[in-house]
Amino acid sequence: MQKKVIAVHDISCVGRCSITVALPIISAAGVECSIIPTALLSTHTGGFTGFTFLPLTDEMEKITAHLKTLGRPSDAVYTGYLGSPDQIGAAKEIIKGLMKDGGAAIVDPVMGDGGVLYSGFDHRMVDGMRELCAEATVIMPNITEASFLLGQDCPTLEPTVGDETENILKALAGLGAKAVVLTGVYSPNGDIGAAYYDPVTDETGYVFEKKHPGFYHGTGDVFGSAFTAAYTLGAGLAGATEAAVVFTANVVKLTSEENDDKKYGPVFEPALGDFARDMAKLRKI
Ligand code: PXL
Repeated sequence: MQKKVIAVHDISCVGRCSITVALPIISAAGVECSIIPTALLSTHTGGFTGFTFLPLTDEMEKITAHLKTLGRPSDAVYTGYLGSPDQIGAAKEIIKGLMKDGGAAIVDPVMGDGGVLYSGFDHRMVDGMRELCAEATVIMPNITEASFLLGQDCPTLEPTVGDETENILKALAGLGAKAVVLTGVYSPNGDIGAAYYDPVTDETGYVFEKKHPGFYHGTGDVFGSAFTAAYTLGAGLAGATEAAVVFTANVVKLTSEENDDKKYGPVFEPALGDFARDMAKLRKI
């Protein structure tokens, strides 16, 4: 039976992130992707001015109530950018009411980057995300989000291999999730990737790929979508982290080579073919 994911993110009409990234990437993996939009924006909030913003809190609740009547639970719920802290309850209800028993609640606590919270977010969103992380199977913050979740000053914007990163992973696991992935981790020789921690086995691992220049909004959503697809297909924590790091590195390379304004988001489309072939191997077809 084909695997099913519900992606709970905003719709930013322009600037490839959130649902406009999750849908094509998860679909390319051969996984059915339904959506529950959290907000409607003309663009994302990083680098554009004058964007429109409509939170969809009431709609999320109504959509969830209707989808429950379909009796078609999903294998995973993948949450990302929420329109307001009032949506934490709605996100929890989606996990509780629309996911199979034993399904994967994959929570990307999208709140900030570069040491600061995104436009419009404050401590209420941090407190809410901390609550949502407690319900998760896997959480995947970057170092900025990890620091806010743990209520500590960001120790560095470039975490690397070693005790400091491993202590952060363990502290994050203390929030209640079954597994943790920290994105944006550097190897000693300057490669970039992610670190993961499984509190059940006490296993920590790192996956790195060559770093390409630049910083691009939406890259976290590329990583999260690829991770969600691979994890739902049974790749496991290490395998899904590997798949997500490889795909994200390909996307960042393409984005760095593209002569376009970077705020229009990651150039992921040309990398979908290779990703689809890798995911087909996981589906064993
Ligand atoms: O990619 C994260 C993200 C998602 N959605 C919106 C955003 C951002 C980051 O800035 O603004 C609306």
